[in-house]
Amino acid sequence: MSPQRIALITGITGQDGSYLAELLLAQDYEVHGIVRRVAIEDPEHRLWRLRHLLPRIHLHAASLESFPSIFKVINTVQPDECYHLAAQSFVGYSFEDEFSTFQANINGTHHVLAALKECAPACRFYFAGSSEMFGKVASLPQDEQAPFHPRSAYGISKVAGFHLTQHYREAYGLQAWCGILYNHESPRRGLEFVTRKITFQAARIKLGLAHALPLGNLEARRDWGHAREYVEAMWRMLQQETPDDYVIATGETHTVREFAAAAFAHLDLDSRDYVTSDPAMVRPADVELLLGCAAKAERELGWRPRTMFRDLVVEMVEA
Ligand code: G4F
Repeated sequence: MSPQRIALITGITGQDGSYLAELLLAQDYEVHGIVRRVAIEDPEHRLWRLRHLLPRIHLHAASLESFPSIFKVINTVQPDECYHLAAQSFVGYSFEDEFSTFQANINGTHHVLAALKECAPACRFYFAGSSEMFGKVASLPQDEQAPFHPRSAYGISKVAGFHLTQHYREAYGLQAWCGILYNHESPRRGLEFVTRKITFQAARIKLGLAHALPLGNLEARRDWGHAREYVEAMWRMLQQETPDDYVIATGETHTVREFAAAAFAHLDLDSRDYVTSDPAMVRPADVELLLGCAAKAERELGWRPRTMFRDLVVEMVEA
């Protein structure tokens, strides 16, 4: 019998981290997660996505900003696979504080990579890249060859993380993969993201608890898939022989306006009666159009999306 594999997830408390922990537990991994100390002290609010998993996972308090704390956890856990999902992941906030976004996303990634190189060099590493790296897109659809043109501090930080990951792969032989994931959503999405904001508020309006939904840019187009399926792609990457980079997307694009229309329509409401665009909520520079081509992932990982736009909207409204 082969020994139980050990996985370490940074960002385990988030949407993707919680789905990934479920997937790895189902495959009999020993699952460890890095969390901030405040999360351990406030499980009710900060660990709600993991509540059902807590007896089966191991949590370690550490800060991405502190190399010694990351080093200590990695040295103790000695993971076979490390999924680096932790980040300041809200693009909108990165306009308000570029510095802390760079600190968390660039230095944080560097700390994890450097610690792995020192104390677990055989560990397989996953970096959570983003379609925000393509930003002001130059080609349609975007695949792994599309050029980067980030439009936010968040996008820039992800490009830096991508290059750091490639550098550790090429210079130090680290087995490091980079997933370039398009927007992926679910009922576990945070309320600051547009899909959860829309579906949550539409349900509140239906129940008579709210009366309006002010949004920002309604014409932005996104390629939205289901987070549960996207974490499966992460795992499939790390089961490959050779490290590489993969776009993960549905190959469909819709505007924010269309997302809102579909959500309200599911509740027999007309979104035009409630949704407005508030110029104050429009980003200083937005990514206008994202549409991914995941053909390489289908060919090499056997991965393809199952949940498409309408089903995703309905699941989130129902939740
Ligand atoms: O839901 P969003 O905030 O997601 P965004 O910026 O596309 O980023 C998400 O997907 C990336 C992958 O492509 C991840 F890397 C990233 O971590 C995150 O998960 O905004 C989606 C679109 C934007 O164009 C935004 O300007 O919706 C537009 N929007 C319009 N009104 C709004 C709102 N976004 C938010 N959050 N809130 C609004 O009221």
